[in-house]
Amino acid sequence: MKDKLKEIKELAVENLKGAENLKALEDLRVKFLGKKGELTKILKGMGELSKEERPVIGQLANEVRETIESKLEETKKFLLSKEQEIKIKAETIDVTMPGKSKILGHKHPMTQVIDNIKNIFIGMGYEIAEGPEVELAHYNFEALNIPKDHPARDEQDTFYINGNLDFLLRTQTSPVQVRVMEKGKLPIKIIAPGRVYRSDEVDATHSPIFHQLEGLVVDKGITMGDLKGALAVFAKELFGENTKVRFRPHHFPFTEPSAEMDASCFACGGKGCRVCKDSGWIEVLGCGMVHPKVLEMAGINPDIYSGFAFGMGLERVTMQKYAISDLRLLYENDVKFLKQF
Ligand code: 2NM
Repeated sequence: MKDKLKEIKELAVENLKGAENLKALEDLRVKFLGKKGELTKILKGMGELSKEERPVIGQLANEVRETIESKLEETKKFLLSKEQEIKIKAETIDVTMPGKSKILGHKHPMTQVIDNIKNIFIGMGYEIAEGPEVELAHYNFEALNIPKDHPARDEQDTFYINGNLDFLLRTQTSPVQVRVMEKGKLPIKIIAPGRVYRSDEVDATHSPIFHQLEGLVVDKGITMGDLKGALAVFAKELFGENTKVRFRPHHFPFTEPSAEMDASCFACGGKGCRVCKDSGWIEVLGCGMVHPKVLEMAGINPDIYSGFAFGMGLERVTMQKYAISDLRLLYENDVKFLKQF
């Protein structure tokens, strides 16, 4: 029996050396110390031993069990630390690896220009006015002194609603200004930025949907000098401190007199370049003194009050500012294109 115990001890120690993982270790524990294990089998046979032999064998059996248990524990610790090591290695972060940089978006060039222009006028004390895009023909045409036979009314240029000539998609933002005048709160100092619609074919300079920003100032004693002063300041803030402006006579039904304003080219300073097509000037906006009939129709007495107004196409200003040659690029939302601005 002594020999048998010794044999079990040696076999157990030998087997434990070869245990490669915790599962194998557990199998060995069951094999040697389990209920049906090798050692248990021996101890079950103790009853047949003599009184003298029993304590000796008992003590030896205990020693064997303790040895196997401590070897099991030792191996378990070793295997656990080995597993831990493998796990840590797999989880190691290489702090020298380059990071994944976040791509930061930015405002669309149109939005940049619109915000820029709005802020210039806000800085000059203007308030922002808004109005409906689906308008009454009255506000879009009649109230602006655009007569019934005016080419701008042509069905080919205007989107009418369901073929009804009384309702339309606004062709300019002026109806917003008429609505403000009609409210009768004076003085008025507003800008009306927004989307407008005209039935144009899409090409490099036309789109059926585009954006305008118009302005209106009405008070006692407003003159063409106020118009020129305000718009000269605007041009300097938009294109730079050295910008000059010039006014060319023009015609609009809703203003009298009317003019178009050019700014000296911000790219070449007036010498002539690609941006200004060698003229030294860029066309910026239309303007004029609000027609007395327009004031009167809106309920403002033109003998007491006068006003100036102006309007600009925001796509055009954006294209000039960023030297974009095709309007369609502003709507296609190609990120590679937009990234440049
Ligand atoms: C322009 C040019 C000139 C304009 C006129 C008015 C109103 F409502 F007061 F009559 N609003 N906007 C105006 C004047 C617009 O755009 C080229």
